[in-house]
This record gives sequence, structure tokens and C-alpha cells, in this order.
Amino acid sequence: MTVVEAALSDSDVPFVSTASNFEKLRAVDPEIYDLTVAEVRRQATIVRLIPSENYTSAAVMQAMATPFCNKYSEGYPGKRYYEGNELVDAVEELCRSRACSLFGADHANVQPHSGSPANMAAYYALMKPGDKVLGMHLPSGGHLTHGWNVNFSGMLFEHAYYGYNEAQGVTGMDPETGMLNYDEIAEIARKFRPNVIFAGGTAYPRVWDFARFKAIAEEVGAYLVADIAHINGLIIGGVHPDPVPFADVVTSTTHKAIRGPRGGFILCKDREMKDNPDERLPARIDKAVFPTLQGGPHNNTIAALAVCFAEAARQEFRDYAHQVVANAKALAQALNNRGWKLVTGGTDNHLILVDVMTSRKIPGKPYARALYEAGLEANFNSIPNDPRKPFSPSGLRIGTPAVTSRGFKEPEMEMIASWMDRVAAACTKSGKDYLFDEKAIASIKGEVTELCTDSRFPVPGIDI
Ligand code: DSN
Repeated sequence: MTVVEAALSDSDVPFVSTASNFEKLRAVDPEIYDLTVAEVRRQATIVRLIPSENYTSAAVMQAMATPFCNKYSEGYPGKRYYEGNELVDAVEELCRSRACSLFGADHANVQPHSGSPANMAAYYALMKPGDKVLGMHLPSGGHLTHGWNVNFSGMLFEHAYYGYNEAQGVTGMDPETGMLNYDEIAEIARKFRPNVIFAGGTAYPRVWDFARFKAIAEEVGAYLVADIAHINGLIIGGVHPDPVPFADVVTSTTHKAIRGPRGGFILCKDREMKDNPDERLPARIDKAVFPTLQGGPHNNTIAALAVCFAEAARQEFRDYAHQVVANAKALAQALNNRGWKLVTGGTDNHLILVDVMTSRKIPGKPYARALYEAGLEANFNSIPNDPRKPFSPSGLRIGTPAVTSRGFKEPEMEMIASWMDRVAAACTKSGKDYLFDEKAIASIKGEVTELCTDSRFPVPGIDI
């Protein structure tokens, strides 16, 4: 039985979401109710290793399920286009001020619907179509919105990349170690003269040197944008350097290591604009979000984000962030001990990029599928200079934010590494396809389920 079949079937593991008992939903729409309950069960019975996913608390989920979702409120606190926004204003003010105090920022905009709109707003605030952006090469670990050619950012703006791809002549990353090479990035910036440099990515397992990026940006007269979507929680927890003192603009999603609802936010300095000293950056950012890019904000999401920021300000969250990194290092070490090849050799943060093809002669995609059937949820991913195509690349990306949220520590990282080994051993090549030994996978799945239903490891927001 697959993970999804098991979740949809009448399970003997009665998980319920603590955010709601779903009784109204069941009465009105039994089909969506059934899928919801199945998803609760699925999330509780898998080991979530996707580094960009996490579990929100019940309090965050409850804030999302509030009548704030009914309200239109184009504009900003104190300046709306609809009546009836006094309480929405109070929520957004709280959310903005919590964001500023958590990150030490001058200004926060908490309205972006997600990370891509947050980045788009940064472009609109800082650039004009045709201007130049320098960002991390997507297959080397960057993000679509950092100037990739099929994305608006690569279509509207001239772009150059740092990373490593020999055939495409992309440099800025050490071919042997996979570490960013800041001297090469500076050289690319000197030649390209970007208006904006993006520092940040989705699959770089090492520390971002924001001070160095700032020096490069200053030398070439560019704005620096730090996209901290992946590492936001680590920055708050003090386990990754903080970009706020260096970057002009900081963009982020809200649902990764920080454990909030799905959304986005932008932080910025209160500085004058290069193209108009009479204009200030916070006003430009706000204008770029509304009215340039978005209409009404999602007020229930903003309420939930405010709750997430309150949770993230507590000591427990700092402890959590430290354990995320400790777990990632333990998992990387356990994989290294088993002879897996990891891009950069290990990790400084929450994620690990595994070169599955070199390690076990299996592409990332069939391996991720076999892992999932064994109850381990990860995603296939390109590695720097990947000889394979993006839809069937060499790598696998894993991370520890979600498993740390359910209380896994170093001993459980050993178990995960051992399961990863056994899943690889259960995969064989047959012609062009990769098959897996169903009996071996089912046996691993049994062990994974046992761990996931152990009362020591509850999923936030879901109770047995
Ligand atoms: N989709 C996100 C990730 O998985 O890293 C990036 O936006």
C-alpha cells in the first residue's frame, strides 16, 4: 500500500488536527473532508525531509482559520480603501512591529502572498525593466526569481549568474568543493555591473557571507537583496549570520524554517533611493507591493504570521533552530560515514544536497520516489554542473526543519541515514527504468511508521 493509499484508507492510527475537528467541513463537503483527514494522516506518518517544508503550530493554523479571511483591506494600516479595518490594522501593525524587532529591521511589509511576489516587489522597487540582476544560477542552487530565464525576473531584466556550470561558462563556485567563490563573484559583478545582486538560494548548504556580498554590491553600485526564505528561522535562532545589517532589502517566505503560514514578507533599510534622493526605500517597497503588484492582502495569513513571529521570539525557538543545524550536521555525518557524496561535503545550515548518482548510481528522481514509498519525503534536485536534466537530475535535497519540529534528534538522524542506505540498496536498474524491491521498501516503511507514531515525536498541530 502506498503512503497515499494508506492515508486515504480507514487507518487504525486516528490522527486529528488540533487546529479544528473539521466537523462542519465533514457535513458540508465530505469529499474535501476525506482528503483533509487523509492529508493529516499522511503528514503525521511520513518523515518530512523536504528542507523548505515544516509544520506550523496549532495556534498558527487557528489564526489562519479566522474571519480575518473575509475582509478586504487594500492599503496599509491607517490608510485603507475599505471601511471596517480597525482590527485588521491592529493585526498588521503587530505583525510588522514583531517582524522589525525579531530581525532588527527599519521597516517590514508583511503583505506579499509568498516568496516570489516578495522578490517581484523588490525588483519593482529597485529596478526598471531592462536593468541588470546578478543572482545564483538555478541548477547550482539558486531560485527561479533570481534572474532565471523562464521566470519574469529573467524575462524582464538582463541577467547574469554565479554558480558552477562548465558548459554554460557559469563561475563563482569552486568546482571541487561546491563552495561559493567570492573573488569570482566579485569579478562577475565588476564585468556585468548589475543594478541588483541577489544573495540567497534554495540548495546551498553553507553559510552566506552577507558582509562580502555587501562589499561587492557597494563596489559596483548595486543594491543588495538577501533572500532568506530558507534560512529565516536559523537567522532568528542565531545559527546563521544576519543579513539585515548588510542588505538594502531582505525578502522571505514565511513557511520554511520559521514555521509560519504560507506567505511572504520584506524587510528593508530606511534609506534614500539612488535614483531619487527625495524618495525613501520603505515607501518604494510598500508601493511595489500595493498597488503595483497585489490587491487585497490575506489578513488571516498576516494574523497567523504575527503568531509565528511571537513564537519565534521565544527561547524555545532559539533552541529549535540550534537543533535544526545540529540534526543536519549529524545526518550529513551519518551519510558521509556510509560513503555518500554530499555537495560541499556537508552542511552549515538546515539542508543537505546529496549527489545520489555518484554515490549509488541512481538518479535523484527514482530514488526520491523509492524513499517516499518507504515513508521518507524528500525532493530530487539538480547539483552544480549536473550532467543530467532538471526533471531527472543527479541529486536529492533533504533537510531537518520539519523533523526537528517533531522532536527528532541525533539518534533519529542515524536511523534516517540507515533507511536511506537501505532504500538505495533496494533500487535496481532495469533497462531505462529503476525498480525497487517492494518487500524491502515495505519493511522500511513499517519502521518509519513506528517512529512516526511514537508518542515522543508528535507533529505540531496534529494529535494522535
Ligand atoms: N519551492 C521552494 C523550495 O523548495 O526551496 C523555493 O521557492
